[in-house]
Order: sequence, then structure tokens, then C-alpha cells
Amino acid sequence: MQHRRTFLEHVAQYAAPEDRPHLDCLFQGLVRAVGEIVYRMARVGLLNLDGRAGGVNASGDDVKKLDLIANDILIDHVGGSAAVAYVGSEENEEPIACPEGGEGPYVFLIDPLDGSSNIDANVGVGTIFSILRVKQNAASAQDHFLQKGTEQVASGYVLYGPGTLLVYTLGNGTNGFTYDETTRSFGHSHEDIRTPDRGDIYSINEGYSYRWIPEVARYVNHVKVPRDGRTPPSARYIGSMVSDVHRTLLYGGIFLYPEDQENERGKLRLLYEGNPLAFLAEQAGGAATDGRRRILDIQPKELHERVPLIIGSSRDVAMYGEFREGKR
Ligand code: P6P
Repeated sequence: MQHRRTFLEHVAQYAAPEDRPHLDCLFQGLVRAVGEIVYRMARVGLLNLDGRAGGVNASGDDVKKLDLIANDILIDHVGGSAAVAYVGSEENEEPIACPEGGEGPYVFLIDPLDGSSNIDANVGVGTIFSILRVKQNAASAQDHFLQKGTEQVASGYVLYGPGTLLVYTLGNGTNGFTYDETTRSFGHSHEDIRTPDRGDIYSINEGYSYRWIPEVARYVNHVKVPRDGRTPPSARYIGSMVSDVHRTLLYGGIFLYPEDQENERGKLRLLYEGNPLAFLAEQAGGAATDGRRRILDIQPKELHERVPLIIGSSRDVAMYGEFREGKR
């Protein structure tokens, strides 16, 4: 197999000089953590790691055994990297102070295992992460995290599927890497991902159509009808966002988790789902909004706040915005 630049070599080459030493340590910890998660993910049924751990997380999701295991592994390896002052996780109500708490230059946000309800069905699930610099004169631990998505130093996801992929950005493009268990490293496999400016796949949970707001219903009814001689659209909804968004970034189209008549801010979380994915999408030439506002421009008010997420091809996201604003 040809030698490919590794993820850590890519970071070393493209990270800003002022970020180099600490970002190297942080991402070395992430690669070690992913190796431990991959080992367990591939043997869920053999290690009795399937099923629930009991309880619900900040998002109200049933907590699976692997949610907690992945969360602990990531906090140990990344939180212990001396680069991170605090970790904010979907699995923890409050920020976690790291061993050198207060000294690391970053705070690290994670959805440790997004889509974990699909693990028992062997469907691809993902780790989503976002990195911010600590705030000078932060009023509290949580205050470090309350920064717009435009302030992210880096973001990415790990997709545990047929292959284990790591897709990330430092703000200079979106690149993907494929894990090689024999070397326990990621080889560069998706150079400079570019999302087509429009696509033929729409991704939304149509089981909720009974509670959609009218603007969402009008948009979905519109995209279902083949137009302009284009390929008729396909509906694809895996129910595991990292898988759905990864497909959208590569193939084009749109993923929607909008607000509805029962959830005025939708289900997804701004800081460790919306922002990291929006950063990746924009760096790949795509777009991400809450239907009206650019996701990365939204000022967070609290660690676990929700946000509607419309993400994918720039022209498709823009068209949704016209419907959401009542212009179509
Ligand atoms: P629904 C998983 O819990 C998740 O956060 C995303 O991975 C996924 O896209 C979404 O929820 C699925 O939610 O309400 O359609 O089942």
C-alpha cells in the first residue's frame, strides 16, 4: 500500500505555528482514543457492550453503554493531553476540568458517540468534536464554551462505519483520513473535500411530517418533484447524523433537522453538533444555517442549547432559506 501522509503529519504541516505544539498533543490523544473506541465498536456483541447503560443524557437520549465508554476514553486521552483546560460533552451536564485544568490553551467539545441508538443495528455512528481557545477572563468554566462557531480553531468527526474515517478542518479546507488498525494511524484518503453546489438527495425524518411547520412542508413537497430535467431526487435518512452529513458533504444534497411544532429549536445541539459540522461544510464549499442564520454566526447562550440544522449544498441550503422565510 502506498505511503499516505498521516492525519498527524497533515496537522503538523497545516496548523498555525502558534497552535502547533498543543494541537499536536491534542490530536495525538484523539487518535489514541479513536483506536480504543474502534476496537470496542468492532466487538460490541462479543464484549457485551450493546444495549443501554440506563439514564438519559443532556439531549434526552437513552444512554448506551458505548456512549459512556467513548466519553470516558475521549476525556482521558484528549482531556489528559495538557492542551485542554475543559471538556464539554453531551454526556455531562457541566464542563469537566482537565488534569492541568486552566493551563491548556483550548476547550474541547464532544458528542462522543452520535447516533448511538443505531449501534445495536451495526449502523455507522460518529464522534463529533470542536476546539475553541480558552477565553481570557472567563466568568465561569461554561463561559469558555460560549463562543460563536467562527471562533473554532478546528472541528471534525470520526465516522465508525465499514471504514473508520476522520474528517476535519483547521479552517483551510476539509480533509478526510482513513484509519489503519495495523499502524493505528489515519492515512490521507479524501483530499480537499468539495461539496457540489446542489444535489439530488434530501435527508429529513419524514415520520415527523405531522408536526412540521408549513414552511418545511412546502419545501419538502417542492424538492420531491423532479424539475429542470434533473435527476429525480432520492430520500436518504440513516438516522445517524454523522453518516447522513458525511454522505451529503461528498455527494451533495441537503440534511435537515428543523424546528417543528413540538420543538421550537429542533433536537440537535449548537456547540458540539451544529458548529463543528457547519465549519466542515463551509470549508468544503457547502453551507449550514438554522433556516435563517448562518450557524457559525449564532452566539451561544448555554452549553447544551439546541439549534435547527440545515446543512449541505450551498444552493440547496439557500433554497430552503427562501421557503423558511416565506419567499416561496
Ligand atoms: P430522529 C441521534 O440521536 C441524532 O442526534 C442524530 O445522529 C440523528 O440524525 C438524529 O438524532 C435522529 O433523530 O428524531 O430523526 O430519530
